[in-house]
Amino acid sequence: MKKFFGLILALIAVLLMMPFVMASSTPTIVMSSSSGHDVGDTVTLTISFDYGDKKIKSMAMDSFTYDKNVLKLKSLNWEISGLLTSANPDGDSMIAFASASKVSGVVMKAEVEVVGRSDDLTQEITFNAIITPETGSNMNVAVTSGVITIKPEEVPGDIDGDDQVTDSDAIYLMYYTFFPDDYPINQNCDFDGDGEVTDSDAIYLMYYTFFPDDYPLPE
Ligand SMILES: [Ca+2]
Ligand SMILES: [Ca+2]
Repeated sequence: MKKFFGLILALIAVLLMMPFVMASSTPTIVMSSSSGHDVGDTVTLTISFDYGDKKIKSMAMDSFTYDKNVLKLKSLNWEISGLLTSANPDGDSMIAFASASKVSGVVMKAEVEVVGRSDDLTQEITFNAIITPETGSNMNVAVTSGVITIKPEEVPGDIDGDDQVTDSDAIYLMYYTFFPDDYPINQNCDFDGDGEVTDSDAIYLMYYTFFPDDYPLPE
C-alpha cells in the first residue's frame, strides 16, 4: 500500500512538472520593441533565442515582413559566431555551428529606419525562424514580433495635440508660461522669434488664429 501511494505521488509530481519540462523544450525567439521614435530615426532591435539547455546545430530566419512605407530594415547582424553565417535583411539569414551548441540570449541585432507613419503609429515586424536541433529534424520556432511605435507628427501651433490650431492652444500656452510643469509643450513655442517663450507668444498664436497670413508660424 505504501508503495502504491509512493507511486501515485511520483506520478502527480511528474504531471506537475510537465508544463515546465514542455516549456523549456520549445524553442522561442523574441524580437524587442521600441517606442517614441520620429521619422528618420534608426532603431536597433534585438532578436533573442531560448531553448533551455538544448543544443542546436543551426538556425535560419526569413520573411521579415512589415509595411515598407513605415519602416526599412537596413541590416541584420549575427551577435553570435558560427562556422557559416550569412545575414540578409531582404532575404534569408542563417548560422551553422561546427558542432551542436547551446545558444541563448541575443543572437541577432536588426537596424530599422523609421521612414513614415502608419495610421495607428505602430508597426509590427514579423518573420519566420527554423532551427536544426542536435537530434531530429528541423523545427519551426515560435516568434514574438517586434513593434516600433512612432511619435505623432507635430502640427506647428497645435500645443494641446488635438490636430487643430485654435484659441485653446493660445490659452494653453498662456497657462504654460505660469505653470510649465502642469502644461508641458510639445514643440518650440517661440512663435514671435525673440528667443524666449513668453506670454507674447501666446498672444502671437491667438492672432494667428484670426490672421494666419499676417502671423505665420515656423514650419
Ligand atoms: Ca490644438
Ligand atoms: Ca517668444
